[in-house]
Amino acid sequence: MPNNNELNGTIVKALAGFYYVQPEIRQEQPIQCRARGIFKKRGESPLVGDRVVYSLTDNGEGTVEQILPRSSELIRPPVANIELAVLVFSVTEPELNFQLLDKFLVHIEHAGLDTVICLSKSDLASAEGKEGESAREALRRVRAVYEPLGYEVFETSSRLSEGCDPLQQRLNHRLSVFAGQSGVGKSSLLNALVPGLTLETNAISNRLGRGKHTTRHVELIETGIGGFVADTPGFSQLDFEELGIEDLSYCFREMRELSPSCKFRGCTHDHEPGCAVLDALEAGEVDAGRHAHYLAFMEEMKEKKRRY
Ligand SMILES: Nc1nc2c(ncn2[C@@H]2O[C@H](COP(=O)(O)OP(=O)(O)OP(=O)(O)O)[C@@H](O)[C@H]2O)c(=O)[nH]1
Ligand SMILES: [Mg+2]
Ligand SMILES: [Zn+2]
Repeated sequence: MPNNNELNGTIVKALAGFYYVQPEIRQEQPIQCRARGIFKKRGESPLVGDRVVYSLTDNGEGTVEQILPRSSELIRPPVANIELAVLVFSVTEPELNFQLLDKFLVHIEHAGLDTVICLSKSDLASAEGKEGESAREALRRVRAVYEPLGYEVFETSSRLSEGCDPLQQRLNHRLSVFAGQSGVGKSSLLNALVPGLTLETNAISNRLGRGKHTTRHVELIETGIGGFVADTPGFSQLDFEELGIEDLSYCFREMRELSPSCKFRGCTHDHEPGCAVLDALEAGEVDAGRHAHYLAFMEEMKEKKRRY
């Protein structure tokens, strides 16, 4: 017998053991839910972005009964059913960390998500002095290295409300996530995109040169025409838990493309003779920084394997 109490919705926020479910029938407020104990027993946990079946309890709260199949799943940041990952990196303050950018890209390629790079705080690139210089260099390098690989690059300034429109359009009709280090301006960008939105933001620490982890939970924000964006807490540590060493080179677009031309199958593009990637590196066609990060990630994965 169908249960009248079973309703459909989307988890829009996860906080302190509660899941806030937006009912499928619009105009209603999200309903505060607990998850059934069975999820924990099975080692599953509901994620923001999950489409769920829930039931109402007597006190006006609810219970998440079932998680519907996911089209995608990210562990860090923890979100489900995302279609587009927006990697937010500030051109400076904090300084653009290219190794972290490559690491993010590896994860996104592995998850098979559409992705764009958003260079935030572009206003700082016109500053005088060292900061401005490093910002301009970061912009130049991203355009020179990542655009040719097919990554779309946006430049935004929340402070000046510049570059927001093209990004906003990219966000329409899909579920996206803003991911990036603390302090790069993810929440500020959402505030600039959505009139009336007042997500909490915080100046970065001058002493440490990084953000203060202002956003502490994942939350979906409606940004425009059918667009939802997950604002997420910043992080700078990212490990390769679900990724095997043999998957790594596939997650670097240039290596994926070149490896069929390597002499040996299973070439690690490290030392092997007849390696098409090393040849391209020599010729300056593969970026040396990216290749160095690739080797560093491989080392990191091997190191981790040794420890377990
Ligand atoms: N100059 C400049 N500063 C900005 C811009 N956007 C954000 N900021 C500043 O950067 C700091 C951090 O911004 P947040 O939006 O809190 O950063 P966040 O990425 O959400 O940080 P977490 O929530 O900790 O992950 C704040 O002081 C903002 O005012 C910008 O476009 N230009
Ligand atoms: Mg934030
Ligand atoms: Zn090779």
